[in-house]
Amino acid sequence: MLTSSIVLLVNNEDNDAFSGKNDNLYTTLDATIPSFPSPGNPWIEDSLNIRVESGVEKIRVTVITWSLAELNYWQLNNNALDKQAGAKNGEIFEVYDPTSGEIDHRTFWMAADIFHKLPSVPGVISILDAQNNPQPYDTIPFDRPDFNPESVRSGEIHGANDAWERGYTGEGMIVAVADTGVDFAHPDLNGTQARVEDSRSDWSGWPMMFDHNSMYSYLVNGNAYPQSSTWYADTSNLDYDNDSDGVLDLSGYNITGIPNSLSGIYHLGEHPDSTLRSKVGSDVPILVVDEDVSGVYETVYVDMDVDGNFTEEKAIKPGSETTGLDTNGDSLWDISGGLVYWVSDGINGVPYGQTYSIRHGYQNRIAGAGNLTLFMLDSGNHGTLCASAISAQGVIDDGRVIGMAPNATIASIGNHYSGGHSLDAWRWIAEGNDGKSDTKYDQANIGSFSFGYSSIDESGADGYSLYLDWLTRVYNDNASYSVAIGNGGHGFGTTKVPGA
Ligand SMILES: [Ca+2]
Ligand SMILES: [Ca+2]
Ligand SMILES: [Ca+2]
Ligand SMILES: [Ca+2]
Repeated sequence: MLTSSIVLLVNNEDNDAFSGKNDNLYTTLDATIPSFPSPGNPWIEDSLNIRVESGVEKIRVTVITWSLAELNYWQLNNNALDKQAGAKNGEIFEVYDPTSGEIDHRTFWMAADIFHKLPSVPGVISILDAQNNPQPYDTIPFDRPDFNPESVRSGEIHGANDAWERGYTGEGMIVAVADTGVDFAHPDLNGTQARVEDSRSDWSGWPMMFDHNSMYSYLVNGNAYPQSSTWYADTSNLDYDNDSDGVLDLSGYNITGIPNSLSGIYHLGEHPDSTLRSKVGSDVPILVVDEDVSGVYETVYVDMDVDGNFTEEKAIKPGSETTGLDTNGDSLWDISGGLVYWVSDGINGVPYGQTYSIRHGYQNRIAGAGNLTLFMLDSGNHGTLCASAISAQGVIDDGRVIGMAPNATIASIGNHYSGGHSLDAWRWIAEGNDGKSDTKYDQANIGSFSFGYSSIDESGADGYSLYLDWLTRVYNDNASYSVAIGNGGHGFGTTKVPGA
């Protein structure tokens, strides 16, 4: 993806840095010779027309286009750019030009009474209804409590055993599961998290995860937990142990025996998992430490037993990113502390944040070092079930649960049902954290979706199917997407467009 051009560093205090009035932040295109196809007559999702005719004031659209620059220009002139909250806590903003000549999409709120003008914006391919949510999954396998099914061996049914005999166990494959999230602290999944290993990535060493709900809340509103109920934790509260007595001077937490902060500045926050909080009955403190390099915050401790003492807690760091609490002494975690997949470094935005910002017309919000800690959790259990079907390790229950590709690793697209748009999940799978499909080292091989848009059925000629087709056959022909067709697959039916 083109991300060339101006980078503006906007100062912290400017609360109105993104006023939407400042045209010269963006390149406007030479109107006479478009540098991109302009198909005209875009595909428009029916429910949008119905919504507009019903008299609502605002609608939320996702536009697929050849030119984000033209769309951006139109949004500026029609007051249809989402506004961002100003920088705080030492954040900086980075601004990039919107792209042109490449297929991309953008989601935004706009006044319904100018909707009729949108289809004629140069480059527009499709206009989707961003308030049309994917069809829900079903997590209740049986509705008859007295019904006792015969056990089946899923590996045999699906032919996994045959594949294993030929030496295919998922080795080297990264499967991105778009769902409720994945609990990687589950003993059967701990260690199956995919990582970005290549040092060319700005997020090298950390797990490969994406959470567009938390990302949206942070980039647009500047909020993380506890200001918002997302899985980004605000860890910008500072503490010190200036008298070196092993007790933090302000909060009183015990840190005896854990490696010291090399800068002398400890970061504190609260764990964003509501399931964990309800299990232990209170807020759960987290501590972020720069114990290897001064000012580089890569170690996180969770006070799992909420005793105000971090001494006995497991260190979370790249390569070992999970934690949990063993309540019955069998060395297996019974309460999950989730997985950390990044701590802000003061230099880079959140993983995929730059691409997401350019796409949706935001400035990239860069958190100060140690101020933001990103967790991958599960808001229900369905995503963890799906991940288990792929790569469960057979640790608990006498090894009963072994995934069909036990040597594959999992990249979770988490809390998918709470916000964000499927198109962002599709793109992230095809291009990875850096937004580029030709750099394979930071992206998944397979996308797994157990949901879709059942209401869209135009024999593959709808905007969703065509975008998916382009993504998997043109943009990245090594990415394969697997969709549960009967469970609300895109374009419900017994057949599917070739790209899916
Ligand atoms: Ca002290
Ligand atoms: Ca503790
Ligand atoms: Ca246990
Ligand atoms: Ca990439």
